[in-house]
Amino acid sequence: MLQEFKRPKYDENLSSSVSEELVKIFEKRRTIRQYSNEKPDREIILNAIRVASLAPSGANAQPWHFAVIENQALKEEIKDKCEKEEFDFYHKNPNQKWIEDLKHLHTHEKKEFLTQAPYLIAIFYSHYSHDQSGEKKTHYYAKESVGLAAGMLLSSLHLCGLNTLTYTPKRMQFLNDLLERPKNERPFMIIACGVAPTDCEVPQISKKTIHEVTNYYQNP
Ligand code: IYR
Repeated sequence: MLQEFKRPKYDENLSSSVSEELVKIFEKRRTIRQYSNEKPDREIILNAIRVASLAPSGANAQPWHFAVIENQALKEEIKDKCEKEEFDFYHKNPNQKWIEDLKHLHTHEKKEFLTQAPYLIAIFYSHYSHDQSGEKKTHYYAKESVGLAAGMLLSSLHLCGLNTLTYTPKRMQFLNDLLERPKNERPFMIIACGVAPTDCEVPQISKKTIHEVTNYYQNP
């Protein structure tokens, strides 16, 4: 069934100033690996997830699930398991080039942020589900879809003044058991979220310019 789209008013001047403002706001976004004990209201987190879950998805299957972890004991368990994974990654990795490529980020196997951050958001995605009648439903483009939702989640949290870290240990299937998620769901990413300490340090990095990332094809 189709329904009328209530088109929002398009105002060129407003759009231009919003777009410029957004560039300035997002130029300030950084991946944060240290967290203060300031704990943002959980409603902010839940509203950011509401925004994320409005992302487009293949056949509108919405193949995502967000597990919000505030429980300290669960965070400790996640940290323990992740640090074991990371020990192997950093110290037994046959791909030394990868370790070399990460040097400028000053990352290591210790993952203090997993217990420091007031919230961990584990994002899961699924390639299929079952509807009420038990019929199997395929989720097309599940990974692309959850990637879009994760981007919208990061953007929402940033716009709310919160800091985040996208974390993807190589193996994180243990999250299914720990968070009691069904086997059709796969862990996609852990997002640590909170407020950086006042003396927080970040690696010196640069982003590619608009010219480096864009090709523009104008009418003659
Ligand atoms: N998962 C490891 C290694 C790591 C990998 C990439 I690609 C990064 O951009 C950063 C880190 C870790 O989190 O330390």
